[in-house]
Amino acid sequence: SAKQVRVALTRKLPAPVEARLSDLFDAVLHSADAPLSPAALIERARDADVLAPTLGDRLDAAFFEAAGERLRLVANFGAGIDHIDVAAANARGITVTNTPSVLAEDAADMAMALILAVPRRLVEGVRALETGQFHGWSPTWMLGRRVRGKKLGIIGLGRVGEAIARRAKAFGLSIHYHNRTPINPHIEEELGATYWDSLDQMLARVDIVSVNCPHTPATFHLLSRRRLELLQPQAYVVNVSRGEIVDEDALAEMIEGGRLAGAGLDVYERGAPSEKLLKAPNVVLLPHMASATVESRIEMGERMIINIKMFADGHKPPDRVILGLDDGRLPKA
Ligand code: 8YV
Repeated sequence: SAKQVRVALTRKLPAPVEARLSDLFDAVLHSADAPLSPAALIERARDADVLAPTLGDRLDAAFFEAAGERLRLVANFGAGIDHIDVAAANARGITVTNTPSVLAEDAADMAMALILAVPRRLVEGVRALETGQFHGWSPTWMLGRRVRGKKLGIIGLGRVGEAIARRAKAFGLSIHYHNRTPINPHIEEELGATYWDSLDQMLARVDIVSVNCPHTPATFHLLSRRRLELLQPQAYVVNVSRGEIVDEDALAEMIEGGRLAGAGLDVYERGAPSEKLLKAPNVVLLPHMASATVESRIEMGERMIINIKMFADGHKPPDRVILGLDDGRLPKA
């Protein structure tokens, strides 16, 4: 029965999620809120049927080799699976699942917040007030750039990208996107979205770029220095996906040098923002919190539990990561 299925957690999850896991399975909870060392991670996985990792747990080929025979399912708590070598897992007959969709609307809200906050200098204004630099209104005080009427270029119009497009449309932005293949024509029409087969050509024409593709070997530094240089100097970059997709040093240098107008970022190439980026003007930097709502975290847990339950009952879990299919929306490298 499902109660005999051992599910090992690697991080502390919301209490209702842990309670439900303990009800249904032989759950091994984890009280610490810091990632496990690679050795401790292997230890955890060795006597479990299911491992429920998160971002920060590096499950590479060496991990799967060391994890032993018992492990059958890796049920990731989160949508992005760039920390998991899915091919190495599958080669050992281990299924990998994730938690898509449930966090897309919250992530899109945060991307939209950045799309508004950076051109309108929202954080800069708050800071000016707090540090005593506001000495009364003036006609030329804190002028930003209008958002309405600008062109938004979405790299990777998947679940999050589409949710951003819907919001951006309501704010009067026109929607442009680059995917490997165009999306459903009905949705394209509804969004009034323009498809760009060539990422380079799209970049040269948009005012704000939103990065929304997964991080894979093919998308590492997709926004390379060369591509960032295709953007107009008044353009902004927003990223709530993965930091590795953007050449962060090039981005920081170009903003510093006035070659780009600014950036709103939630994710970083090396986990946390570089000194260069922290010092750059016109940037709003968030600590990876785009999906951080009580509701999303609980729904991510529920979705993870559905996958584990289906698997434990001998069915195919709904959110299996299928290589070559789940990267189907990836832009060309
Ligand atoms: C989480 C995320 O912070 O789902 C993702 O890919 O980046 C975020 O929702 C994290 O993944 C939780 O593991």
